[in-house]
Amino acid sequence: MRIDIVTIFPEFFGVLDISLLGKARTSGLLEVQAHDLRQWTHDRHRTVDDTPYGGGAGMVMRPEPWGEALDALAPDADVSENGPVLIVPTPAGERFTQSLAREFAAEKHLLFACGRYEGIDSRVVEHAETRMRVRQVSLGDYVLNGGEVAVTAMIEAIGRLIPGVVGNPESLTEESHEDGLLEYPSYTKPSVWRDLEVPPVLLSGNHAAIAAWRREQQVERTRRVRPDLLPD
Ligand code: 6GU
Repeated sequence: MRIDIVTIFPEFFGVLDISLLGKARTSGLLEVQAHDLRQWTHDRHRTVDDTPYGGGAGMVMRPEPWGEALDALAPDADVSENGPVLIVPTPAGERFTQSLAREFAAEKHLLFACGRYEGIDSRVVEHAETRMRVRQVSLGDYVLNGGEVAVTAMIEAIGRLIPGVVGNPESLTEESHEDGLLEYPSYTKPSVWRDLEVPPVLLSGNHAAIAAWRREQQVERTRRVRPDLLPD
């Protein structure tokens, strides 16, 4: 998969060089490039933002550099299923979920547009929608200063679903949210630590009993912490 990120902080994405995703990049499963939006400005001050029409607080990102960036990075743009998907992180977007991560993991080319300030001039998305698939996506109901942290989280969630990135594919399905429930508690050696015992069923060798106990723990935890995930 190829991932392009447009941002005014390309150095921010150095974190993607490390750990599992770093390995995926070295092995060629994942090709990630962060691009400085300012390379598509033409004035001496490399201006990317301006005051909002209609007034109000903050600054809005001007459309021209974004238009040039998207032209350059998605010359093959196509509203059908073949071209890249433009993902715009915004607290005003649809919610990013495990199922959306799975959908994006099946794509060949993702293009992330990181806004700062009060966002990007709305015509950028309006125009992009005429030539490619566009998704405005939010991590959750809170506000970040810009899209960079959100995009890092999304790339980690998407990247680990690309076949070959996570060594043991079973560790993908045994996670919170993969089956609509939170995950069960895990334990390792020693069996007693600071007077706390590992639940005896896990030492029983009875695989059916272990599976039933884990499922019960998942349902109980989900009911307690995230009842919104359970069917009514
Ligand atoms: Cl995707 N962007 C920003 N700026 N804030 C957020 C967000 C995204 N998701 C939650 N808060």
